[in-house]
Amino acid sequence: MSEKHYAVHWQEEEYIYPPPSFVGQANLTDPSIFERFSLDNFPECFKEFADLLDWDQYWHTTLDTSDAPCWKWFVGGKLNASYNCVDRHLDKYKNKTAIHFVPEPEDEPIVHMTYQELYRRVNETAAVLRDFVGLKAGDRVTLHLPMTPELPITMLACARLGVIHSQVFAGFSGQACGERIWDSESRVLITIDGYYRSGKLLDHKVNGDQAVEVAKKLGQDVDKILVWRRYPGKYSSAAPMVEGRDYFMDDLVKQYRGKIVQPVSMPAEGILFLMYTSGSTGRPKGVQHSIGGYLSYVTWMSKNIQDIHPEDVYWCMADIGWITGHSFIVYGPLSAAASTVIFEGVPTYPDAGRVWRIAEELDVNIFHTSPTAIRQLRKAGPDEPAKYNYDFKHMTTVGEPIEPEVWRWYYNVVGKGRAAIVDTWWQTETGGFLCSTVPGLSPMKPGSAGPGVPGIHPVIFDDEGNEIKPGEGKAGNVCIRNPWPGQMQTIWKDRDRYVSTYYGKYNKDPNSKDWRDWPYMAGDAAVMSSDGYVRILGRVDDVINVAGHRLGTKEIESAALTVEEVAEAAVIAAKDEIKGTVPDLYVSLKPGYEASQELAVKISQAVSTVVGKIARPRSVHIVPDMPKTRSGKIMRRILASISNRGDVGDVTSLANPDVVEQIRRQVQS
Ligand code: 6R9
Repeated sequence: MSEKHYAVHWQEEEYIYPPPSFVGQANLTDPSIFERFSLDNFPECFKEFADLLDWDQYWHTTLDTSDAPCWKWFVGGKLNASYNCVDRHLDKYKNKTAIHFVPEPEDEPIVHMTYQELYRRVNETAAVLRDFVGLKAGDRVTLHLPMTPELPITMLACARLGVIHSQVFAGFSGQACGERIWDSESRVLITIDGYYRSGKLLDHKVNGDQAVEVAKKLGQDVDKILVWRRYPGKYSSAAPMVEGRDYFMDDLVKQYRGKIVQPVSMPAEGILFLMYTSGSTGRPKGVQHSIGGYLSYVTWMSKNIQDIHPEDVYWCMADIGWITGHSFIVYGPLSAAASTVIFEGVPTYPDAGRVWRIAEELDVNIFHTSPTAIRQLRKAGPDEPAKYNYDFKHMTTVGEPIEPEVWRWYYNVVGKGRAAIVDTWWQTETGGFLCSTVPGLSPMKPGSAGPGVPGIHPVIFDDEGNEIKPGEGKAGNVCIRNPWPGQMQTIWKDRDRYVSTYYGKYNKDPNSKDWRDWPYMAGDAAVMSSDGYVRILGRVDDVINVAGHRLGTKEIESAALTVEEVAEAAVIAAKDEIKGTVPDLYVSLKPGYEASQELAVKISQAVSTVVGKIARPRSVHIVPDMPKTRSGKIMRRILASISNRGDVGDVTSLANPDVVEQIRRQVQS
């Protein structure tokens, strides 16, 4: 991306108003909403969120701050997430499609699973987990599943029992999965034999076996691996099934066919799931989400920001292995009784028309994806959308900043100028949206996420904790003034890390029980315009956003250091036309070793093996030495300027200034 291209971000864009046809049917058009959700009405305003759910026992306290900053929402309430996403819709919608499953091979029929069918499958899966495996409320289970209906079915079966699921993105390596099994102390892994991606049936069970080995070495034994089969009855993996440990799920569920499992009534503050995400240190953190607060939050957002009505066909093209999929493929849309699409494969395979063909065939009217996917689709087939007869009323972008020109292609070509767009800024930790326009109420501004959603009050602080006023044009750390129900409860088994990561910088009184003393720091840099719209600039910590996915630089660097020859490793974010940014890896070698192409490949493969293919560096630069400060810190900023062909600035104060020019010549030649 050229500097000029980047500079577009800094221009104030014009408003674009949502089409009247959209506004006319929108769920939320009452402008008093912002007044109702002002800080004066905090926290009681969130009652409206909780009231979208069915409670077994109504709650008595909206927000309990006694263990600040671990906030407790809807205390005293009891409910079940699986009941809210499935059972409660049966009266009205049992014959309506809950899940459309689009397999990658186009000759394989699309599956249209009704709510009744989903109910049956969730129940029989829950029966296996409870009666065959012996799982009970509070136990953790690791899921390592790709995009097939078995993933939401398994999640909902866990939720039915109060079992905490920890789904690890299928594209992560066995090693990465093993570390997460260990951290969450799961005794059960649920996986699948294989799945399709770009024309290939990938062997996935091998990853599961590796994960279990890694977990064992770390000290966590897994008693059972439950294996769904992509084609029931037909095993497609090369990995052997280990007697007494590995079981085929499609065989087990047959034994429980028709079995009804009563949903376990769970406290609102029970744990629904863990989702591991990258942070500033090497170890990924287990972000812990509640049942009542989280589910009420994603339900309200699905209804009012995604504008989902039960008659809509809603397609979020994310992977359920990320938070976007948990919140906005599974829990939010199903709680709102939508028909949700699950798509196996990648957007541009077998051709650039695939996505729009599916939209036409399923009559999708709400579409949700990332800037990376939009850039890919625009590059591969800029004129494809016009060839298909679909009609989106609403579209979402999420995961990374979107360039205004990419936004305009999304709006004009994909949305055919007829859809409202929301650019939703949020995080794994936040459960649901933080900033976004309300689609039926507020104008859109390309490249800007928008103001806080109702109930969220963003503020930008400088490094000293002074507020940067809207319209000042200065960037700072974006924070949220108040807690909200969708917010994480803590980091699994690591409250200290939770407090220091999100509150360490701006909390002044660690003993305070007043929520006003605890602004939540998101870890992103942002600018707020005078209208309160927030434009996100990117991460301020050691996290790289690759194609909308968070990767920790420390995780990639530790992976590189597993290679015998490597002495030091530094990863930086290099700008990329399609993926936003990609990792570029710099390494120096131990004495006595020589740089070679083979060694570069070996280091790159080590990153794939330890973290996963998505973390594979764009290039591995084996350099004579790292640029370092006199105190020995690697200057990643200088390496980033070299990769991005920017100005390295003044390097004279470094311990080894000469190496900068050597590296620049090597990398830029
Ligand atoms: C939902 C999700 C979170 C990080 C976040 C920020 C970036 C997300 C964005 C965005 C600009 C948006 N991010 N949405 N940046 N505009 N609309 O992506 O969660 O995987 O935890 O990533 O992604 O940097 O801090 P997660």
